[in-house]
Amino acid sequence: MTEAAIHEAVSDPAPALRQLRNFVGNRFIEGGKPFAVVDPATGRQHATAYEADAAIVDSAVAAARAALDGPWGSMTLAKRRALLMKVADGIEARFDEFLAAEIADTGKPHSLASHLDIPRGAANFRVFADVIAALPTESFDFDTPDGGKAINYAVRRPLGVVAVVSPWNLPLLLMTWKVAPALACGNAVIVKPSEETPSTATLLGEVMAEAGVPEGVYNVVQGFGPSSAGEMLVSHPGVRAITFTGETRTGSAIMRSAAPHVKALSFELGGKNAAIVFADADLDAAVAGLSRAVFLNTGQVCLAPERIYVERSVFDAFVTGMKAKAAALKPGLPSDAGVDFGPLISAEHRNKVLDYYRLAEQEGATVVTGGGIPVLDGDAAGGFFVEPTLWTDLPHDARVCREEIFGPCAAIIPFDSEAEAVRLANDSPYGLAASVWTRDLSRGHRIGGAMEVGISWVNCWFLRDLRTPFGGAKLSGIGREGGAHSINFYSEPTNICIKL
Ligand code: NAD
Ligand code: 6OD
Repeated sequence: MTEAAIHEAVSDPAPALRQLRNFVGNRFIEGGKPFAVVDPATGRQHATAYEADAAIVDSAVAAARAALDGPWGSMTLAKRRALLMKVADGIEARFDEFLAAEIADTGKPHSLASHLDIPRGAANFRVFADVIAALPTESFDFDTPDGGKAINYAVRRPLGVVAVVSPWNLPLLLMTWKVAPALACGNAVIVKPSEETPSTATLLGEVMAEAGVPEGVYNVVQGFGPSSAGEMLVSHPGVRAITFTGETRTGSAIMRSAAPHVKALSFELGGKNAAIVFADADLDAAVAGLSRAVFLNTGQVCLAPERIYVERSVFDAFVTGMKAKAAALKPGLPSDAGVDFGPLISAEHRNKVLDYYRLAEQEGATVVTGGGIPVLDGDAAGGFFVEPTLWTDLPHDARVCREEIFGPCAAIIPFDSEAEAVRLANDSPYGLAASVWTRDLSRGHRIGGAMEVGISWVNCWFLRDLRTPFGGAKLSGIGREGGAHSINFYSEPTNICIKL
């Protein structure tokens, strides 16, 4: 939905719908322009959110600053960690509310949100409460030139007010992935959730306040990107650092906004991920793993492969297996029995994905399966569904093979040698993730390291220990988060040298 259409939809906000207010200083505040939040599974408005104006953004920055200058700034690490654990407990205690909110915003199947999104929301707080406790800073004692001694060590300080700008595909998971380490390091945050999915960030405000997190530590401003809350937040002089997940071109715009104040940036951006399937792979496992990777969350996962290179001798068998998996997916309303395939996030995103479906055919694709809109009954008929789609016969340089689509689709392309597969996989302006499927672990290790990406999986996908580095190469991001990498971004060392 365009911004104009969203405002139009709520010129008369329906009071019966859930009202998603801006959250500043542990309170939901009045003000802001109403906009509709739509359930993508039905196409109906399910809540009204209030777009923050400049005064609301200013008040959020002031509240965050006051928290840093007040009790939060002087709180011991032990107390901060205990609060993070209480927040995790609070998410779990209100699991069903988070689940309902996430499902209403995204339309994703109940089984997915209950196994991935909400549990990871809680886990992110526990992980970073542990990571911060276990992380040392360096310390050296050394001989000084005059024959004396000195001790030289580093202490970690928070950056200050951190803006967290997050996308709609895994709203709670991706937002807490950044909020948790930022708070663990002692920063105060202002979250700008996606305009499509404002609910769980809002609910988290209630949990923060209930857990006893001091006023101003966690704030939420609602709204859009350009000329709205997003841009006002990232260009605000009181914001010291920006952590962002979203499209690459949005990252460029945010960089421009951040430049005058030289803000610290951590960016997790788009991808056009490759998978490579060798003839020696366990083909059933590769089909199961890659059909999950292509279709999970209706393909709206930044790590999803949209290019699959398959060794020619197993190409036909692989395509047949993938087609059968696509046919077995059941689209529908999130809580309907057996539904494992949800809608796209919006009518606008569906139009974009359908444009790529048409472009694929113009670029010479053979449509193995899908390519259109499924016929659904009842409430789901108004939802933003598309068919899971697979193509063969696309040239490697087709636009469909180079541009991020962010839908449930992939091009399957044959290869004849390991060198060719690596060359094709790396021939992309993006560099987020790759997966390699082989029984030859030496080859898996070799190719895993040859991929120009932030994360290489061998015989798996979307699996990792949260203490390892996560991020993207090339146009897929700046920096790494995860474990100590997050702590290094959300804090700044001060080097202290004492002459003894
Ligand atoms: P998006 O870039 O359109 O929006 C993300 C957020 O940025 C939203 O909150 C939006 O309101 C805000 N925004 C937009 N313009 C802004 C501006 N000028 N200033 C400040 N804020 C602004 O992305 P999306 O459509 O919500 O998410 C999908 C994209 O996110 C895909 O490209 C996907 O690959 C990427 N993504 C990447 C990762 C990763 O870890 N690398 C994870 C998830 C999603
Ligand atoms: O698992 C994570 O921490 C993470 N950042 C996942 C990103 C998924 C992209 O859609």
